[in-house]
Amino acid sequence: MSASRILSMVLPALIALQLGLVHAASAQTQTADYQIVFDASWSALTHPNEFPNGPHFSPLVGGTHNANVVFWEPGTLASPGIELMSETGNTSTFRTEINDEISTGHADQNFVGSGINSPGSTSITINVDQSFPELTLVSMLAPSPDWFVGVHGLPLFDDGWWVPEIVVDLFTYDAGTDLGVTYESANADANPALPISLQGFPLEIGVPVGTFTITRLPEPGTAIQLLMGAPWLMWLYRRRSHKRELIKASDSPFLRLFPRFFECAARLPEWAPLGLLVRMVRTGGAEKAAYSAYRPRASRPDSG
Ligand SMILES: [Ca+2]
Repeated sequence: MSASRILSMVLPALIALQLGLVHAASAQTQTADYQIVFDASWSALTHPNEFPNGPHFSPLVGGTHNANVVFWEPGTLASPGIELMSETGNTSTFRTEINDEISTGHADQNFVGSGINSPGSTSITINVDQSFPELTLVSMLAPSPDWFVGVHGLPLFDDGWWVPEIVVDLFTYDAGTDLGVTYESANADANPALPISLQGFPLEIGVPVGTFTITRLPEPGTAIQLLMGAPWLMWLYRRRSHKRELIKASDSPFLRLFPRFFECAARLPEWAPLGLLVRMVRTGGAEKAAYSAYRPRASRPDSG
């Protein structure tokens, strides 16, 4: 049996194995690394009303946790940690609140990033565990009385899968703990406090002040798999330009034995080494599927 013949039989199996490995890695790793990029767009152009001097955001602060804890939510009263963060940018009390939930088994870790001038950008990388798949992350918009942006309970592991990427538009919330109505109002403690709500004027409801782009980073194993895949990708590339010819299904005992195995290649005929043609044929009154495979002419040394 020629080398190319063997290759044409083995290659689809390698591809299927490769896809299977990537699939398994995506679905089953207990933890995943995520990069969170905070792009602040808030400026006099996006929000011209009374735009202040020295626009910036306080250090990102947050944690990963399960569904048993909610650190903040519109319509509820701000915790002391959210109050301090939203009024001063100080992250210490909020971190203590997250640490308390780590102690009770509701949260996994807390993290602090950088503050930035706006417009501007910063990022942090976090490690997320399947058992604590939700992300809560906040930052104070400054100067402001008690206005902040962020996410709460955002699932990064959902329905058995790690989320590959999410882009979240960030709108400004009022923590409800200070009654100031302009960016640079003097402190005016709200007593009693009001529920957390979207902040209107001088901001505009519906106009984001930035985005979080949350992207899963590749596992180290993915690079090894891609490296393993490089030889057959080169093989495919070399043969893309050759004409394809029809070979009979009976040319490949492997194909006869495992016809369904090759259906993955059939769905990706542009780059698969074996294109698969499935057609219904009638033999002796019974209808059944007939499988035929295409492969590059150049891979058959015995072709004239
Ligand atoms: Ca307020």
